[in-house]
Amino acid sequence: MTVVLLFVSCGNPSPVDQASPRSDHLASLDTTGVDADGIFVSVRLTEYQFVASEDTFDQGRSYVFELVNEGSEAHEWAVIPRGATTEEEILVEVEKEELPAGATHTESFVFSDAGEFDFVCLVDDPVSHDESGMRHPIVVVASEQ
Ligand SMILES: [Cu+2]
Repeated sequence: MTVVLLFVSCGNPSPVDQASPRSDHLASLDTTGVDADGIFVSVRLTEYQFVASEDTFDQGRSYVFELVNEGSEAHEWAVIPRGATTEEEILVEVEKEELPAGATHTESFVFSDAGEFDFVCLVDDPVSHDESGMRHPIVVVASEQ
């Protein structure tokens, strides 16, 4: 009887019903905002960590990542498979030139594969941001088809 709370917590004013291609997915219990471009995800970057509004994602769904550099250094945002060791395995990357201190960058992305991934900052000058804490585990759940 408290289920109603799930609906009032959505603060996005845009009409979700218009996102018709994905409307079948909207029955799940997301409280994130949804607009025509995808599900909004906030990712804040500082020295040296990521703070993300979502840690679990759905395969095949559209997400809009708003990357906000709240730190005092330039940072990067890349998504890599857990355990990846080569640049060829990067799924999506926003370079530090687009994320200087104080910058906001919006990046749309669809996870085509399910599995375990990491957000990682690949800046390594003068120290490795990855090894300093800028690695954030996420999970992509297989779609139910
Ligand atoms: Cu960084």
